[in-house]
Amino acid sequence: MSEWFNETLHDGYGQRLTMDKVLFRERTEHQDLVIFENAVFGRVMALDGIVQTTEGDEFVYHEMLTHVPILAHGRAKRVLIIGGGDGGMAREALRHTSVEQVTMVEIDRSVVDMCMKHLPSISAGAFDNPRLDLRIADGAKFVEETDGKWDVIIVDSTDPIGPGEVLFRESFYKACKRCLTDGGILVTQNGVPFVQGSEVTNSFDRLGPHFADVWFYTAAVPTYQGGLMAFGWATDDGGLRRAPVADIAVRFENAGLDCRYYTPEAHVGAFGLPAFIRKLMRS
Ligand code: AG3
Repeated sequence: MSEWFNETLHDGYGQRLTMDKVLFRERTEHQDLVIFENAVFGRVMALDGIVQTTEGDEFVYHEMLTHVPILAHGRAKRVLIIGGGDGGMAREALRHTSVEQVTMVEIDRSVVDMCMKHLPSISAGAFDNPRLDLRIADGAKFVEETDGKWDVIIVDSTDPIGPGEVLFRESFYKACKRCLTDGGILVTQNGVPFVQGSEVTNSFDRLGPHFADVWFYTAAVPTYQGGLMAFGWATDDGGLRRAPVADIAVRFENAGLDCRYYTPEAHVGAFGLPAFIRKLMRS
């Protein structure tokens, strides 16, 4: 019998996955890292007892956090990823040949190294791409201190527990705003609202003072248990999330992407929020 991986994210509710083969398990400088093989999802990477990515369903999350902001923007040349150590976000952002440079700031070098070794299908060569500028550094500090500007900033964080907590603070959102070009877009991993509703409320309240348009969009990622996941959306251009599907379709066509989840229709539809999520957005 294989040992079970029991996710520890919620009290009284959780998912479990068999660890059919443990490929790596160690406490890094920052967190507890495990990579294992599971019969349903393929290779799985977890940090501090929480599933971060799996070969089986990573495409939903990585495609939706890259192609939605990049295609809504329409002329993004510089993309900044905060976190994203497994390389899946960089992989999808780099598929846009119009994107000249992707800067990725990951705090934990071991996550990058071990994912390159045991989960190479996630980064799929992104770490060797000359358009990737990888920095091993604290993302919150990086946005505070950099003089750089980006068209799209993607926050591929863990949950607001442990090292990821700073990436949900108002000071971080304010610093991101300063690093965006005019018309730039910030998107964030914002939890699963059915079980992490306060993350929607908190991010809505903390982004609000700094951006003219704050919203969320959603997708269901099976191993982020609890239904729809929310992605935060913040920009000063309120038209960007209302772009007609026909316009997005032209950009998608021009980008020549072959996706497994993303379609222009899924993009536009993702902004249509169910009532319980709307109610979590206060102002
Ligand atoms: N980071 C997002 C993990 C969120 C898990 N949280 C949850 N199930 N509520 C994933 C990193 C992938 N590049």
